[in-house]
Amino acid sequence: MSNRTFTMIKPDATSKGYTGAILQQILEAGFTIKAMKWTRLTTEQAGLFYDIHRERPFFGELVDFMSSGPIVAAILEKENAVADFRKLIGATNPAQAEEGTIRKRFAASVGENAVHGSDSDENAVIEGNFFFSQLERF
Ligand code: FUP
Repeated sequence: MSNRTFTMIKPDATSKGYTGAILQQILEAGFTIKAMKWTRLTTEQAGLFYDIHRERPFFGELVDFMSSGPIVAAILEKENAVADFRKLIGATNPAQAEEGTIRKRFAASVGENAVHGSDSDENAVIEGNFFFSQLERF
């Protein structure tokens, strides 16, 4: 079990001014920040990040949305990070997310769902490496 996960605050949430509140909820839940950047993905980069969904019907919309504005990318640390962070953000569809979760509080729809959280230790490493060099982790 790894103690790190990877997250993005997505363009819907950054554009609505939710960045600070979401970071506060993440920190209050006990996660510490090991790497963080404010950036914007090109459509090509968003496509590479979500390559696993390339054949899904929502892929085009997902890529357009994820490249539509700035995001915050971060590597987070906590015991049981991947599972605990998925619990903190709630279900992919905010309508099904538990009360008090980040997606329940800040997300509007399954497509524009405010935050990303890695779904496995293996993907946490792959996704963190997508955004950060070793020199950018502390
Ligand atoms: P999650 O792991 O909770 O981020 O969800 P998935 O990996 O299943 O989906 C990745 C992203 O694809 C979601 F954040 C939003 C988008 N998506 C849709 O737009 N429609 C869907 O039906 C499912 C996912």
